[in-house]
Amino acid sequence: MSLDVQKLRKQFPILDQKINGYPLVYFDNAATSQKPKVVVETLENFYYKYNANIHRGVHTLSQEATNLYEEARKTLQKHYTIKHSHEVIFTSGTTESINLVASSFTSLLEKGDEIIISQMEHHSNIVPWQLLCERTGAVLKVIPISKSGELILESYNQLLSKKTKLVAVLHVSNTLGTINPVEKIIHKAHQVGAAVLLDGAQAGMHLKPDLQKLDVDFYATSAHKMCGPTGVGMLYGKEKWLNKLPPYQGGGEMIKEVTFAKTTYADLPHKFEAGTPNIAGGIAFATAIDFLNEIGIETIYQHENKLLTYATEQLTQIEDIELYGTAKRKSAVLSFNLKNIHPFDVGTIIDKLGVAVRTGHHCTQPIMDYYNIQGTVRASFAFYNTFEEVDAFIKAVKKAKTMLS
Ligand code: C6P
Repeated sequence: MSLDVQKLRKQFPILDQKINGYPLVYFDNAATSQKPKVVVETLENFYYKYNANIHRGVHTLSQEATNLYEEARKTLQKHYTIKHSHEVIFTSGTTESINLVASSFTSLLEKGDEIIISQMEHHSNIVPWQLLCERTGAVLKVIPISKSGELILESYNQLLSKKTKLVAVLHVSNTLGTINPVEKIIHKAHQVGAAVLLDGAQAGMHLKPDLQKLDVDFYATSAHKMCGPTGVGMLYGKEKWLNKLPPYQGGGEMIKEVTFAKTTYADLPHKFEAGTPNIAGGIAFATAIDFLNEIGIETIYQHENKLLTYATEQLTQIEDIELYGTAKRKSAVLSFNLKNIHPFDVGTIIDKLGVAVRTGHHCTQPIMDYYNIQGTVRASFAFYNTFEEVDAFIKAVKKAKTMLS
C-alpha cells in the first residue's frame, strides 16, 4: 500500500511552517519524531479529564486513570507480541531501560564474567555496561564493524564463550542506519547461556518486532522516537529475568510491605516502577502505537525506504560526498560528510535554508573513531517526509558545498 503523505501531514501541524523563510524540511527524525495531533490530544485530554495518581486511590478518577494506564501497557504488549503484560515495564526511555538492567545485573555477575556490546552502540548502550563492569570486575568485549557499517559476525562468534553473561546490541543503528541480524545474534548468545538485550530506540517507527518469536531477553525503547511523547519508554523483560533481578530503584508502589527490619517487593511490573510514573506519557505512548499501526509499519518502512534510495542516489551524485553506513539492510538514515568540510558548517548552512538535520557524533563516538572523523551530517527520514523535501535537502547541500569549498 502506498501512503497518502499529504493527508498524513495534516496530523502534524508543526511541519507546516517556515524556518528562516523556507518551508521546514524536518530530517532529524532519528533524534526525535514529530507528534501527531491524536497524541497531543491524548495528553491534553488526560490532564483536562482524568488527571489523578494511579494504583493508589479508591476514588473514581484514580481508578479511571489507572485503567487508562494499564490499557496502555496492554497496547504495548500486543504491539510487541509479548506474552504477559507484566513483562512490560514503563520507564523514562531507552536510556533508563538499559540502566535498569545494567544496575540490577550487578548482583548476578562475578569478576571475570563477560559482557559483549558492539562498536556501533549508542553511548546509552556502552556507559551503563562500563559502570557495571567497574562495580563487578566483569569485562567488556566489543564486536567490531566493517567499512559498510555492519557487525562482523565471525568476530562475534569468537568473542562468545561460557564467560559471556550478557550481549547488548542495537536493533537499528542511529548513525549508520544498519539493521542488525538480531535473530542470529540472539540464537548464538543463547547457545552459551547468555542473556540478550536489544536497544530498540531506532527501530520503533520502522519495524515491528515480535519479541516472543525473537526470543530476546530484554528490549529497550523510547516513545518519542515513534510519534509518542518524550520522557516515557519501555523495558520488556522475560518474566524469568524480571523475577530474578533485584529492583532498580526503591520507593512508592514497588513494595509489598515495608518495615525497618525488612522490605518485600511488589509483583511485576510494579517491582520495577518506583514512584509516580509519567502517566499521561504512558497513555499517549499507546496512542502513538495505535496511530502507527493504523498506517501500517510495513507501509511506513516501504515509503521511508523509497525516500532513502532516492536521497542516496541524489546525494552520491554530488562530488566529494563521503557516505557512512551502506549496509544491505538499512533504515532511513543517511550519514555523510563533504570532503574537508566540517559537518557543523554544513548543518548550519542548510538550516538557514529550512533543512533540519543533526550534526556531530550522534552519541556514537566509537563509530567516529573507527572512520577517523569528528562527526557526520545525519539526515533521517520519517513516513511524513516527501520526495520534494529530499530535493530541497539536496539543493541545500549543494549550496553549502559551493559556499564552503
Ligand atoms: N538517539 C539520536 O539523535 P533516549 O534518549 O533514552 O530516548 O534514547 C537513547 C538512545 C539509545 N539508543 C539509540 C540507538 C539511540 O538512537 C538513542 C537516542 C538520539 O540519535 C539522541 S542522542
